Amino acid sequence: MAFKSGAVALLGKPNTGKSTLTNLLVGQKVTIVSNKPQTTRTRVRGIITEPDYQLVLVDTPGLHDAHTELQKLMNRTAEGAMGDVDLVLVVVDCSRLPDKEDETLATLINRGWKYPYAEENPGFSGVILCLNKMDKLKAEDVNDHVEAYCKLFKTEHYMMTCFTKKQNHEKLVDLILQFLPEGEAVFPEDMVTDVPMRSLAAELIREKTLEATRQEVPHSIAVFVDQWEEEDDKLIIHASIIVEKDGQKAIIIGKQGAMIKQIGSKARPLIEEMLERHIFLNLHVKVRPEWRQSPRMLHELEYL
Ligand SMILES: Nc1nc2c(ncn2[C@@H]2O[C@H](COP(=O)(O)OP(=O)(O)OP(=O)(O)O)[C@@H](O)[C@H]2O)c(=O)[nH]1
Ligand SMILES: [Mg+2]
Repeated sequence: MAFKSGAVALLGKPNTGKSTLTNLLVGQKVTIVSNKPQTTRTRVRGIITEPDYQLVLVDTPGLHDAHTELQKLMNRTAEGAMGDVDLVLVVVDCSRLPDKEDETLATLINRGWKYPYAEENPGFSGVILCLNKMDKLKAEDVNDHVEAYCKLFKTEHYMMTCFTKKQNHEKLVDLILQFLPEGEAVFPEDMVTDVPMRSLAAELIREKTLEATRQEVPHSIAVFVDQWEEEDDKLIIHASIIVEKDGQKAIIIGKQGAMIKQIGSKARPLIEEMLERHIFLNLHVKVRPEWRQSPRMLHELEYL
């Protein structure tokens, strides 16, 4: 079989498992995951290179009703991912029937997606459906839910999966490969992502901060690496956790600094594993009111 090479945009509502899938297939953490919706904020490429194919997964922010400038930007980022890919993979939570947000997503794909190989594959829209979270799907709902999603996203090509239990992700890859074009690898074989280490370190700190916080706090958090310096054979990383209010700062610092210490001690081993070396991690908390509405801050945080 000829070598296949192509990119697939992962689109869906927030919290459906797009980033979990990306990490599972890449085999390491390149994009952060949490049980809070709207975790992913930027486009993240996860690159999988095997002897007979190179598959680039483009993880995107979950599409949602946008209110802040950050949210609008996130939706634009997700929509923009359709621009330069060979296939679209829609990831849904199949334990629920499609709702209004799914309809909005379907409209958006119909409007913004043009399958580049339509002539070679008549009758195929270029959209594959990933019905994830099948562990939560009741047996009596299977037929109705499969039918509803296939109808809405106008495709017959779907796979039911459960990423947390590692079920059917390989079959999903086989399905994607059926439609991936032949071609040369675009990225070096040892490259797993296009996200710079410094940004990934900031994201890992954000992931641990998301795990530690609730309600509106997770959405108000951003992380910025202030310093990344070698000193006597040691890598010293200073990072700021940005929040919007003094009260949020107090929550993140915690009683006598207990919370921020916990965040640091969970993030550090992940960053060390990624960099394959010991680091010294120093975390600070800064208040930047309304940063999610500020183009300057969004630019500084590399969301813009
Ligand atoms: N029950 C169940 N949970 C899952 C499954 N796949 C992922 N999850 C969980 O769903 C939550 C969201 O996963 P993410 O991968 O962050 O979802 P996402 O689609 O990237 O979300 P956004 O970045 O917010 O758009 C996490 O708590 C995952 O552990 C699954 O198959 N079953
Ligand atoms: Mg995500």
